[in-house]
Amino acid sequence: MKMILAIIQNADRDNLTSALRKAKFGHTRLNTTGGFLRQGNTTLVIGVEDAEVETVLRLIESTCHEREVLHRPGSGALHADAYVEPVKILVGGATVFVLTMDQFRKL
Ligand code: 2BA
Repeated sequence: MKMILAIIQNADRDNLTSALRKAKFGHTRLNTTGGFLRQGNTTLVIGVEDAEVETVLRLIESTCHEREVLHRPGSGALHADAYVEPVKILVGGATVFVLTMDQFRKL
């Protein structure tokens, strides 16, 4: 079995979780925060059989999209008074980790 950890944008969350539900893939949704932008995103934990990995990856690919967001470098307490030109950052579609699981048990 594999555990898929998918970090996605909040804007894509409902489309992906609907697709997973429709295809009967159990999943858990975590509210997370990206370390670079420090903005909310979503991490999905999805436990699947090895043979199902590609199907889930295709669902992620078809529902999670790239978006440009404006980021002000160095924004934070240290630079609160300084004006810094925002830069465009390309975020997504999805950052995905596929991990081999030793065991999957419901106790
Ligand atoms: P954030 O860390 O907030 O990063 C958001 C976007 O900022 C990234 O999009 C990337 O385009 C850009 N970015 C990140 N670090 C950067 C840097 N040092 N310099 C310039 N630009 C940078 P994505 O690559 O699509 O990542 C989206 C989210 O996925 C990330 O949000 C983070 O939550 C997660 N992520 C990405 N790579 C990861 C990794 N290696 N390990 C764990 N989580 C990761």
